[in-house]
Amino acid sequence: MREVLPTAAVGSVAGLLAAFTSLAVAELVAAWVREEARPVNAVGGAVIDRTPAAVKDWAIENFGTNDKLVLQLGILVLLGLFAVAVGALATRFRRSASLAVLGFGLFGAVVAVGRPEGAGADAVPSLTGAVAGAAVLYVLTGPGLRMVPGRSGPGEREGHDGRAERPDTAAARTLSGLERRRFVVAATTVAAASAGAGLLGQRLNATGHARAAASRAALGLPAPSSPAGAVPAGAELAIPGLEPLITPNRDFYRIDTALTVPRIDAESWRLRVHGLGVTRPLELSFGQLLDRELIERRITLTCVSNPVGGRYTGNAGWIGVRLAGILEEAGVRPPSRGGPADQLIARSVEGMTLGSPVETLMDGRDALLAVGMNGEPLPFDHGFPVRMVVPGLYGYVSACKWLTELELTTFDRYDAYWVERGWSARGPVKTQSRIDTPRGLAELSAGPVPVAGVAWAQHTGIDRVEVRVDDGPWSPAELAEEDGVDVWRQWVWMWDATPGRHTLQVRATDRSGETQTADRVDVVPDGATGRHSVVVTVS
Ligand SMILES: Nc1nc2c(c(=O)[nH]1)N[C@H]1C(S)=C(S)[C@@H](COP(=O)(O)O)O[C@H]1N2
Ligand SMILES: [Mo]
Repeated sequence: MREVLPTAAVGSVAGLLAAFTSLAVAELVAAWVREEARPVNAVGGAVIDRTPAAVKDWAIENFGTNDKLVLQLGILVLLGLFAVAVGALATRFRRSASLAVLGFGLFGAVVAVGRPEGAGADAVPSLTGAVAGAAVLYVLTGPGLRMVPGRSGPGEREGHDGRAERPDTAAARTLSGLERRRFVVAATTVAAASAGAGLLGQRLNATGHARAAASRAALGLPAPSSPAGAVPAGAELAIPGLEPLITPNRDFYRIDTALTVPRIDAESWRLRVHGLGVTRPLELSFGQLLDRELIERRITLTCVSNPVGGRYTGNAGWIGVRLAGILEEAGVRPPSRGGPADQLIARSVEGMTLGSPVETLMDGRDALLAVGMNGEPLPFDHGFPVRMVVPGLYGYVSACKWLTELELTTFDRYDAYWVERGWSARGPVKTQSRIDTPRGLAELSAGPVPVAGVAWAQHTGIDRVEVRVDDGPWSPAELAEEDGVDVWRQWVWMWDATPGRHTLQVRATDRSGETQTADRVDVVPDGATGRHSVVVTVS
């Protein structure tokens, strides 16, 4: 092993250790505050909040549900680079570098407090982490370790900082064997202590998760008094490659801004209903919510960010309480019956806001405060313990997960989260169809080939699906039985495939008589239009 180490390298190691200590201490402290107050979470969340719709759309398209992981890794890499730079700086400007670490902490603290639902306490993890990190950097690059050039022996007091040192001699300076050993001992001690603090923090954070998981596991959902019933015969076509009529929970798409999935237990959950036109404000516990009549309905949920042919749409059986009933209990009247509020803001535990038209929620459709998904309590990813599901509205204007508050207001007065970011305030689902099989670029043999997929027009219903090959005529596909107007509908068309390269295209017509347009429109601001097509080769 080398007997000497250049100070710049030692400084960089000290910088990285300072960053590691900061994050580890913050992790530990966040166990007493809340997970969202962890610096990487807070900064990541703030980045998400400030990302323009187009960039978010791009991120979802390229990274899918891994977009948040990519973001967090990006933040860590950036932090690592800064840490190396600050550490190298510390070998010469020790105090300024330590102050820079404090500055980072202050930045993290301000960001954490400024997040939706942010409170003063959210500053504490970042600040304590930064103090610990700054101390580590200051000590590791201190005179005891002979980092400051021009001093003669260990333990000697530092007279002044090393600013007088010329850059060339500083770069050339290396640590002696004794200095190196001292640094290695100090660095190893810091690394071990920080790892311990970080692991303890993770354990403590995990205890909260375990409590929520136990709460979910212990939850026995009462049987709905109005069950969804069996899927009608013929509603599910047995065609390989066609997505199942009911999406299993583990395959259900997930779209949200939460860097850590909120894990609250049902026992401490509360729902508050208040606002404009509310004559009887409500505050319900989970048990009180379950005292209302429970119904079960199959409803297809679609994300506004779903591109033509995309897979951000899924169908599940939801168990829940009618939202309209809760609103009526609170004295809410829809605008058509003289109510003053035309918008309902649903707020989640982590501060998300989604705005839905009150008129739509109370027009008789099965708008639900859902507690169950496909026969089990809501999975954490999908909003445990309570979320909204509204047939016919895109998720971003209706399907609030981890719901905790319903506030009545008007569209004039309040813009919900996505609306502030360029999306439309109103988000009725656009009629769409998708080819599931054959897949794009499939290689097929000539002869009969089933072309099959799904079409959806929630709360309107699908009337007709047509397929065409290349620029040929539109041929009607065979529709599966309808499982209610709120559920997507499967279809199949038997194609007598001929050799060559062919484009298959689909279009649906809904029960209002509207046929899908060929005009391609991007997902921003209110959902994509255009027709899905796949190119296949037949030999
Ligand atoms: N709390 C919260 N609820 C949310 C969101 C969110 O970011 N946070 N995203 C919405 C969007 S855009 C969609 S499409 C649906 C997706 O629900 P899923 O993840 O269960 O499929 O949740 C909605 N509810
Ligand atoms: Mo969405």
